[in-house]
Amino acid sequence: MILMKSVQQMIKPWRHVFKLDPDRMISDEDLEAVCLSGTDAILIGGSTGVTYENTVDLLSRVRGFELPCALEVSELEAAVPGFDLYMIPMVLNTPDPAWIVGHHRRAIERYGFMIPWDSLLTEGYIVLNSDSSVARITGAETAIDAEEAAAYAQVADRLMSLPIVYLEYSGRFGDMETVRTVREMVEQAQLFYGGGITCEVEAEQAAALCDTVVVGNIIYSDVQQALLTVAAVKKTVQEQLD
Ligand code: 1GP
Repeated sequence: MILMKSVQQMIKPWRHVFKLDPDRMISDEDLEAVCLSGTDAILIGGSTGVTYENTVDLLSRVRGFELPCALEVSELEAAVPGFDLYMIPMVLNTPDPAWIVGHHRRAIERYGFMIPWDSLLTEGYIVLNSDSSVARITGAETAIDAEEAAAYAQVADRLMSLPIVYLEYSGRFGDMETVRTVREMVEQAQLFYGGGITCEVEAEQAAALCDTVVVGNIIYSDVQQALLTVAAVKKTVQEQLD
């Protein structure tokens, strides 16, 4: 009997992830460098302009390389088959239930029969940069303090048993004291950090506190800097093991 690895097991060793936006241009050369960088996975997702076509296009390009590729589903119409796993965000700090369960309910009503349940992982998203598209779109209440963020993390981790807590500072490097407070409260879930990492030092700081570090924007503005974050994260993880 062949035992399939669960998607939760698949993401356990992920320490560094590059997030690619289907709505942004990346050259073949840069994509190759990103995919061969030693990162643990490619996560495809974005807040705006994500379509079926640009998602298929990016997936097929990433498939030229041997690393896991996940889709973070934000657009129902862009839920392309063929990814290794699907990450489903639930934004916890929004007063709008559409972003917690509403879009999810509609997706299940429309596509429930074809949802690959075993390939799904739910992310308890805590959105903390008021200037980000994700905050604007979801109406997230970003003006929360570290204790409130940690309480949301516990909602995800302890009450909802979500496999992932995702601290999302998209576009801005986060407050590491808040990240630390959240870290101390998360016991079961894998803690993802994403937002504004532009150099090795920031990557190290995030890696010291979180299980998985997600690097996005800098790929498009300075790919060489982006590539350096891989070794920075791995080095930090190694130092913690020593
Ligand atoms: C965005 O968390 C990711 O969803 C990464 O953030 O793009 O700011 O690196 P940046």
